[in-house]
Amino acid sequence: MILKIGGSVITDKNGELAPKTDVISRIVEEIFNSEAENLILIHGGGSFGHPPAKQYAIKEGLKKDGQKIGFAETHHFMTVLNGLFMDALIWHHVPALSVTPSSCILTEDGRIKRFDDELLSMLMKMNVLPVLYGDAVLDMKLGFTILSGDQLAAYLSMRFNAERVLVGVDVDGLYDADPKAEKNAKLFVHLTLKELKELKGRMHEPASGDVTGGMLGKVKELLPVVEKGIPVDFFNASKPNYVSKVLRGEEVPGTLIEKE
Ligand code: IP8
Repeated sequence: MILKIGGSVITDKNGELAPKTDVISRIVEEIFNSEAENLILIHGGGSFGHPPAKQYAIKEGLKKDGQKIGFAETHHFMTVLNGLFMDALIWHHVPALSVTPSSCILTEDGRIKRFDDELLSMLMKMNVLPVLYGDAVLDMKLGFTILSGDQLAAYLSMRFNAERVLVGVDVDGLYDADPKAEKNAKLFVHLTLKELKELKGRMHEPASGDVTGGMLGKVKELLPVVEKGIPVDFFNASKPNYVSKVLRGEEVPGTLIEKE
């Protein structure tokens, strides 16, 4: 199973380098209590990764020398956020190992090209939780770029034929309008692949500082996963107990996406 926790859940996206340590700690406790096995944990960048990535246009690739410090900074800030997650995991006695994307993944034009999955297989066999995150990575065409946690989640779920992908965000799921802007936005409880494609056509790029496309970016990345027959569950990871419930296979309000 793949669990992706969005950056907006674990950081305050209106600030810079603003972690929500109480939320990180709660989520880790819920992971521990769920006793989930064969799990890969991925987290997003929030106010650690996106501001420097945007400021230095890291996703667009290396065009001038001045961006290099931004590449280094983006990756470094992500290791700091990841460190907070790792601190909480170890503190709660979860055997977990941080797998740094920029050290083991190469992309080509923004898409994962090389990755040695033996590492993650070995960790999971040992029952050690692999933890990855959206990162600034080296790219064979662009020099460097941003690899989103959502692309990682989609890629790894297909590579390991995951049972399902759990996407924890800071709203209840996918809506017919932005629930943060429109009070009457309607939550989709269930979507088929066909309906997801239609919804994608109606969604807009985020106006915010999210360099990886916000909800639309998630939907784009996860379409091939659903196409492959792997169910995707959007749920609200900001709400207490939802993470442990989804990990146990219990129902929580959210959006379940299935092929048919
Ligand atoms: O928050 C992007 O990952 P995401 C991470 O999962 C960076 O889209 C470094 C901006």
